[in-house]
Amino acid sequence: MDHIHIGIIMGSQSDWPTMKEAATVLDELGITYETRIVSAHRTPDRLWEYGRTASERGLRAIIAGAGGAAHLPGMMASKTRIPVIGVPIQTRALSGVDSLYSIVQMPKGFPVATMAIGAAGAANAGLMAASILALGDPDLAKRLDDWRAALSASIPEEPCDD
Ligand code: RP5
Repeated sequence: MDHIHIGIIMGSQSDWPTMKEAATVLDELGITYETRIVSAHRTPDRLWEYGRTASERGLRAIIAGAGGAAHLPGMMASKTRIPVIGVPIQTRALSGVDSLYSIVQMPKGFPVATMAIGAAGAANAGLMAASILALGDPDLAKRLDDWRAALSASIPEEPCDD
């Protein structure tokens, strides 16, 4: 089996439809990853164990999505020096601003690279993880350049009526 480079973790099964966007991008770029439900509040021991072993297992980045009182990305960043990319999940009560504020305002010393709220943020988390990996992987760098060029080429020059 290929070495797993990226961990995609999330606080709940209900986060998966959003976090799937990150997985899709990694699939498109041929990057290996694992997916886990790891909740800061409901499964704190699982969080600690995941963070404790992340480096020795060879993970290069962790994409962490959570909603509401979204402590998962920050707590993971406190436990491992592996880059943590946070995805604020859109919530019903506060539209994800709660998630964003919970993730983005980290104290000095324990950064979380915080993405946009929701699906765009999850997709960008996948791309950010790819950018990190591409620094040491010329083949992946080429695939990422091609991916970006294809997106640019798909944008029409003029608007149309459908
Ligand atoms: C957070 O609470 C999760 O990340 C999720 O976004 C939110 C709601 O979880 P569920 O009640 O849907 O399991 O911990």
